[in-house]
Amino acid sequence: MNPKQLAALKAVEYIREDMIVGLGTGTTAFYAIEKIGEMVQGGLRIRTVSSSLASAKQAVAAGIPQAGMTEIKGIDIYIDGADEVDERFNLVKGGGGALTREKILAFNSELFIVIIDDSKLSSTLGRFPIAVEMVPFGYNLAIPHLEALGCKTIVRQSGDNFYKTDNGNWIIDCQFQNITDPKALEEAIHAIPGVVECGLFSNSWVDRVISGNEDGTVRELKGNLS
Ligand code: A5P
Repeated sequence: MNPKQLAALKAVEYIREDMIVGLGTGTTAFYAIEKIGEMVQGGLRIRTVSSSLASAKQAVAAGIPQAGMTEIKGIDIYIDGADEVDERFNLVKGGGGALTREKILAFNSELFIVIIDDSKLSSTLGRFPIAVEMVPFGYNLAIPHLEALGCKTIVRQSGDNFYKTDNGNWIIDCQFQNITDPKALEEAIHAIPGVVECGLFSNSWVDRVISGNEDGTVRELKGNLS
């Protein structure tokens, strides 16, 4: 079993009957959704909300019941991957472009479990670019303001076009060097008009971090799984 799958299988053990479950996006969350599908086929009764159209599609194909976002009052458990995790458990997410919906699910979840492999761990964030979701109007004017914060920018492409998020927006990927104060950087990015969200996730939202390793072990790095 690969490290991402190990972490995903550990995390889904915390799903209980009748929960509202948030489904993540990406190659690690894929394994969680796959396993949740098997659990549902085995009789588990849950409803889910998805952080992306891609994950919703996987869930529907696996026969996992969906709840409309307006039907729910909150999320019991949200399981998702991350691109980078620092030693204080701040996260970078958004490599898959779903950061805004992911942030909505994370903020509104009772239990947010992050599933990674050990390659995602860094002492300080800065290895992985920060995805900034922008409304298309005037996105170009935001670029110098982002760069003034100390990054190099690139507008995310999909083939010959700009990559379009599920919300119909563009993404500017911002490569910083060493992010010593993620909260302050997040606030500075949010102060630029046209920014919808950015891929910095505060450690205060993160309840559990589960990380798989190539050697077949899986570790709980934050939280106390019982
Ligand atoms: C999706 O927008 C992302 O936040 C993913 O959760 C993150 O990029 C991790 O993806 P992988 O599990 O594919 O590495």
